[in-house]
Amino acid sequence: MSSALHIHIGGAGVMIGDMLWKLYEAEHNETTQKNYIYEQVDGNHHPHAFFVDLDDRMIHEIQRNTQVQFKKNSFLSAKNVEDGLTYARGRYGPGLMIRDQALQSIRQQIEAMDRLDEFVITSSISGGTGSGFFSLLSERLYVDFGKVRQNGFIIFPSSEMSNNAIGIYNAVLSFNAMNYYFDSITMFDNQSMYNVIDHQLNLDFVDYKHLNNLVAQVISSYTGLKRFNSCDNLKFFQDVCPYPDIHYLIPSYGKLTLINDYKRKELDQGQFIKYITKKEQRLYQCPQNRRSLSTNLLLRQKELNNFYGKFNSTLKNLDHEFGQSTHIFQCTSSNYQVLPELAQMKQTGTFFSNDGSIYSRLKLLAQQYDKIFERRAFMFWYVGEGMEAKELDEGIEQVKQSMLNYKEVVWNRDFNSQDETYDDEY
Ligand SMILES: Nc1nc2c(ncn2[C@@H]2O[C@H](COP(=O)(O)OP(=O)(O)OP(=O)(O)O)[C@@H](O)[C@H]2O)c(=O)[nH]1
Ligand SMILES: [Mg+2]
Repeated sequence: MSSALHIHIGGAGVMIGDMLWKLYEAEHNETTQKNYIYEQVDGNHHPHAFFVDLDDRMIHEIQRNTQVQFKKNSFLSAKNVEDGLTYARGRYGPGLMIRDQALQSIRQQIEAMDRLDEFVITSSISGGTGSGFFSLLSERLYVDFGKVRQNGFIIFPSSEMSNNAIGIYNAVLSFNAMNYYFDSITMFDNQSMYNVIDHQLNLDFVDYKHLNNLVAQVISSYTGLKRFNSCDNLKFFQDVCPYPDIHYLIPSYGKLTLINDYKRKELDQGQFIKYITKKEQRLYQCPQNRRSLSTNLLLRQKELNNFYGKFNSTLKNLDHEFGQSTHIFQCTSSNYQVLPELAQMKQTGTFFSNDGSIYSRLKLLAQQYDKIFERRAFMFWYVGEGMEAKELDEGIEQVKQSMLNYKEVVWNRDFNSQDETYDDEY
């Protein structure tokens, strides 16, 4: 039976993992394919999960959560490290010291599975651990378990982060790993997620747990295809990433509603599709308008909805709007919530768009990087940690390569389009 191993890296990756496993726990009774994410022993279920962080505060917090029966070898942190801070420390400093231990724990977990199909990885690449250790580990996973797909659900730096030089360097340095070792990267940024929550809910206070809940819901709907429907979710990312090296996806998720919202109402099909595909709903916003190359609509409700995908009009409308064929997937299960202030909707959906507009966002990142690099700002924090300066050159080359890949595909497709032009600066 096929399985997935979840790997949660760095402070944000670990806290997203915490939210996700609480959600999986709430969903457990309804899950039909439990072995996909759990090892069953004597009637107990233990997650196929691995949490790793260079500092141990977040890990300790999760270990206190007795709701979920994690295995002992599910946690690893380095000793006496306050913060990784840079990619270089995450990869060459304290990160390197725990690499083999991490691989050993992962291997032990894999040995307990009949078969492993994918790694589901969460991380925030502006952090030192989330970039450096993330890159180190994904490279080793690729070398040691080459056939196992790596699907990343990754927090990118928010576009407002122009002053955070370290975060920009860390993110840029992570592109090598993301381009080479991953089969898909679903992109989020905290500012866009914050805006989506603010737009949908009238909350006095939005914090990381609300953002992490959004990421957890997206991942749960995706793995739900297998857990609830035994659907071959290998197809899911293959369908939406039809070209090699073009595997960056922008998700939208909805609908979020507060439990005490007296106006709460479920949307009909047409309203729902309109809602979920609106630009403002994107959890990773780009300056440029949407340029979808390929899209997946993932619906989640208790009963199979025969409307979706069966009548050409649904698909035609989506195709018309998004340019290329849209694939519709249905996860048939209830919609659970971990956060008590959120209502359980009958229907939710995630819209994944493999989207040329990320060109414009990557360009911003490259410009921010160039500005910092020009002054050689903070270089000593990297090179002093055993990293060679050429790794930064390789990182920015990879960002520019991704921009080029998208530009080429979109340009070929929209050859006649006059509305926006790409400039050739990179
Ligand atoms: N969505 C979300 N973002 C977070 C969370 N915690 C931190 N972040 C963001 O992610 C970025 C990286 O922080 P961490 O994930 O804590 O960093 P790390 O990977 O542990 O790396 P170092 O601590 O630098 O070694 C920060 O700039 C925050 O903006 C979280 O729980 N959820
Ligand atoms: Mg940390």
